[in-house]
Amino acid sequence: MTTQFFGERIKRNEDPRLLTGRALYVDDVHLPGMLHVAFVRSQHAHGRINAIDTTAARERDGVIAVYTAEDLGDYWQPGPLLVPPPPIEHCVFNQRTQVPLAKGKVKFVGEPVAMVIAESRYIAEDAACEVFVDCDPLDPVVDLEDALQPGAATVHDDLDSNVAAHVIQEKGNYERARAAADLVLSRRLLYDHGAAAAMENRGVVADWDGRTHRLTVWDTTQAPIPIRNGLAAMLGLSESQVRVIAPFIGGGFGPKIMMFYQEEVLVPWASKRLERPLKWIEDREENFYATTQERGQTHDSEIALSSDGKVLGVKDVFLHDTGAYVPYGLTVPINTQCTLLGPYDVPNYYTEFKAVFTTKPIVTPYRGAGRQHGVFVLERLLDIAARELDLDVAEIRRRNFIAPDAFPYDNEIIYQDFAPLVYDSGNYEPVLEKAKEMIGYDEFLANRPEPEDGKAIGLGLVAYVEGTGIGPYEGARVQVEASGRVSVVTGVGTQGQGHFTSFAQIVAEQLGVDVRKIDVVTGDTDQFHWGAGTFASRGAVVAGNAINEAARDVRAKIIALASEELEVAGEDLELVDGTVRVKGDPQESIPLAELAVRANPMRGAVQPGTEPGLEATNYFGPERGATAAGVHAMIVEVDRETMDVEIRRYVVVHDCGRVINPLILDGQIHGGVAQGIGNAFYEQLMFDETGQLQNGSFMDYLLPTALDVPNVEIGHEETASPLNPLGIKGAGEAGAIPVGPLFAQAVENALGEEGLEILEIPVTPSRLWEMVRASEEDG
Ligand code: MCN
Repeated sequence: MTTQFFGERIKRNEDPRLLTGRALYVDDVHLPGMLHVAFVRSQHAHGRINAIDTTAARERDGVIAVYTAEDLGDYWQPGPLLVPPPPIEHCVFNQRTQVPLAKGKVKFVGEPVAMVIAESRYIAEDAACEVFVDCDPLDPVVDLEDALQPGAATVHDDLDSNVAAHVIQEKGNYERARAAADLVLSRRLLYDHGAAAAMENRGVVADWDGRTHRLTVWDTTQAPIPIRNGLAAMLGLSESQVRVIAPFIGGGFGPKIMMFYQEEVLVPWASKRLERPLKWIEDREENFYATTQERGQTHDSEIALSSDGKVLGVKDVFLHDTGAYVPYGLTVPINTQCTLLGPYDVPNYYTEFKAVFTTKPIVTPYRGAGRQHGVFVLERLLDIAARELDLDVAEIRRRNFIAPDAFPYDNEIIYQDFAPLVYDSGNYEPVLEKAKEMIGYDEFLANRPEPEDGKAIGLGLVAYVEGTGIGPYEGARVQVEASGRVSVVTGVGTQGQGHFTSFAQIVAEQLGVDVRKIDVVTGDTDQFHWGAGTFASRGAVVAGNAINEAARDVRAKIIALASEELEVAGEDLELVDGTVRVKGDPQESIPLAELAVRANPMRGAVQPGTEPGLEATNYFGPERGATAAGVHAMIVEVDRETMDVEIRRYVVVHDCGRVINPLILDGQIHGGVAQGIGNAFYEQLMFDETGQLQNGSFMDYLLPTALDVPNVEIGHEETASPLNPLGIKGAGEAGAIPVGPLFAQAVENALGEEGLEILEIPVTPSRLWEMVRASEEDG
């Protein structure tokens, strides 16, 4: 195999279409006779519905239908459980999934109560305001600890508490390690998260065609095939009667994997019932309430160390806010639990969590998916331990790294993919050293720069791992067409990750065809029938390897046919520039286009069993996930008056195995860091004591802008994964994971305040100001 495409910094194929506004998004779909949908949503976090009066709305000109839960009949069912709990010995799980329209009770502000269909969105919105929901407020369930008190109001009437899940996992014996330790530190740490705030909100267009008995749905989903399968089952259709298209999507970041959003269940149902195409596009305000979010955890954590800074054990007990329903199972808290140990050799670990139902919007994964919560806990404990033991923060990390010869490394707990948490490969010290070198770590410590205007300057450096590339499987079909172009189809959807180019590079490498002649299709269930979706940084590992397998099969077909045609042994042939040619004799060649025509004969006999075409379908399913790793370092300047923090430099050194496209990878990391900065410093969903979101608009919910996101300097190490033929690990979430603890460490380092410990994220300037004042008063 030549290496002309894999690993190259090739510009993204898809960008000309995206940048010139010629890409199709869901809202670009306009169909004749299309109607528009608006939803009536709960105003209360928790309330008993007495009656819903839709009379005025139904009578409004242009309104076609108004539906409540009662109108849905047997179609009214709780949604499916997307991910059942893994087989963990101590795991209690109370499955409660969202319903299409609230019946009897509302459980969070924004929960859909009624659906209005009208000639235009304007009419639908006006009519939605005329639906009167007679609802008696009930006690809200907001604070996690209060929610678990005896006598607290319960979110689900049929449960006697708000415990959604209780999970314990153990490695070794923490109590024994604690007894033998020289230093034991315990802290309470809070980690809050926010909204994914993708540029494009959600949307669904559904078109039931009564003549062909087929349903076509355009959906901003990250998982078109599971949506197709679920819709077919719910609507009593065969899977081949339903086509789900996930066209270009302006960011998913996790929440668009949710299955099923209420709107995704209702819009296709109503289209079938009315035999009219319907469109619903979420507005920004709805996005703050109706799209899933990630949210707070409260950790009570302890670390036990020897006097030389070696970690002997960690204990972590936490509460996780799951919102009103738990459709995504335990993925987020299990990720927290399983990512907390990071790249470190921790022999003893006790980890316990309770997931808690609250009367708030549903929590599902958002870029990092709970990993950052765990990384925050251990990285902060290491910082505090380093201070107590008078060790350098980089050194305490280095001393605890898993040694390169200790892989595969068994953490002896179960991961979100149901497999044991065994890291496949890693070599962490060179990553740390490169990050130190790039940021100028030693020079900074030896000669701390003098900031201007009374500002404080500080350095931070943290490490993390990212579990990526989980199963079950993905598939792909690769075909050389008679035009000489190559078509590639796979079941995953794309929300901006550059798949059209990186997947093309994998095929280009196998077939010797320029990436610009390779057309990749993702997210159309009529093109490919099997697969799971884009999440957990699995596209490159799972779909990428499936594509590689299919391309390899096509390569074998090409060689076999060309060897017959040219009367040359297969091993003497090579694939270069869209041709098959004899090694050392480039004149002896056949263009792939011509070979593709010959592979599809129109006359004459072929051998029995001959498959037409230069085409193959293949699949890949990894045994378990591949573990990527990295170190982030940054230099900040803190204004002591305003506590505003400016990032002077930001360095990422990352190891995700073999890299398909370093340009795309850098973009992925850059985007992740931007979201991590938002999480660390700007973004927090603020709920008041009644469960009302206080900052559900971009006027109040702060996103970092281009002014706040620095240039990110990126370095790579490559430790191949042994778990897939391409040696890849995923990378999509890496940028976002360790920013919180990095930020906390760097700010503490800058301020140098005795007793200042940043144990919560996000930290806004005003919160930082309060903390500094508190530490000064204590001091
Ligand atoms: N890549 C590579 N070499 C590697 C690993 C990855 O060149 N060793 C490339 C891949 O080929 C792909 C991209 O990097 O083009 C991301 O690959 P991967 O890490 O496999 O992630 P996925 O394709 O599974 O994408 C999902 C991941 C997740 S979980 C979130 S959340 C996220 C993210 O990707 N959401 C995103 N990145 C995003 N980027 C954009 N623009 N929009 C989102 O919604």
